Amino acid sequence: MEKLIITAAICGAEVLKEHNPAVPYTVEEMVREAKSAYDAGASIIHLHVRYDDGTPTQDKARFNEIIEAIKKVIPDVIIQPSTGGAVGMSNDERLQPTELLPEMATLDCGTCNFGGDEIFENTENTIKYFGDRMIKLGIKPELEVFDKSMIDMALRLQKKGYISTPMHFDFVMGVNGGITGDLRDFVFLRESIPADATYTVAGVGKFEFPLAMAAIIDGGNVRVGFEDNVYLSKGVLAKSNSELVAKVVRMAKELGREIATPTEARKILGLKAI
Ligand code: KMH
Ligand code: ZN
Repeated sequence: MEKLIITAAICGAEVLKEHNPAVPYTVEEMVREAKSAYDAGASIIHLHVRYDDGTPTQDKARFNEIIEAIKKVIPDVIIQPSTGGAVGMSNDERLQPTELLPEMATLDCGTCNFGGDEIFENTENTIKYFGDRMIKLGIKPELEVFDKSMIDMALRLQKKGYISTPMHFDFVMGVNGGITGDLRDFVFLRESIPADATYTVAGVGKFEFPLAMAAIIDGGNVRVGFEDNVYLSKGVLAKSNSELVAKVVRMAKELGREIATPTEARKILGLKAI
């Protein structure tokens, strides 16, 4: 079995300090959270950025400032900017961080409800537009799927040349509007991707650690972090993203799965060595 790649989704676009005071907004806070998650065992940082007041932004300059600051302290970490941004942003607004030529970026593969009146919109043409951009710029997409139909869309668009292979998926499970975080649904998604594809699983809220356990056993990879869940255990807020990563490392250790370094993660994902 390959080593386990742990992604830390340290900030997201929706979670606030009101949910957990350790949610990072400022450059210094972002660096603190990225560095401690890396020290705990994360090889990928899935990155959203905020202005100092917590407002989510896809501004290229803000991304650049935060990526540069993170790279200064952990130069080998894989930084994976979000192109999902926040609900309601335009396509070109969302795509700004791709201009910085990151190794990876997310590519959201369908539209879904996001609770209340929120709709996270990704039409077929949007996915084609984003996929095409990433192929042209040599950016490896992490294919964010919130439901099984999004895997089917990704497979269709791969055949049409909008997505490169081998494909790498992120099963985001438990969003209010997407697939549940039940084990049955995890198996359904896992069995729906090509044999040469890799995947990570991001369980939202209470699903984070049960799904992490399933992926560790199955040979998949794991994403944790404040974007998806702010609790270390029921009713106990995590003091930092690093506590969430450290819990996955402990689980992996118990099950005999080794943790991938960024260099090893690059090899597993087919990224260029740095
Ligand atoms: N914030 C969500 C609307 C991604 O990073 O690509 C979208 C999201 C997915 O977080
Ligand atoms: Zn995200």
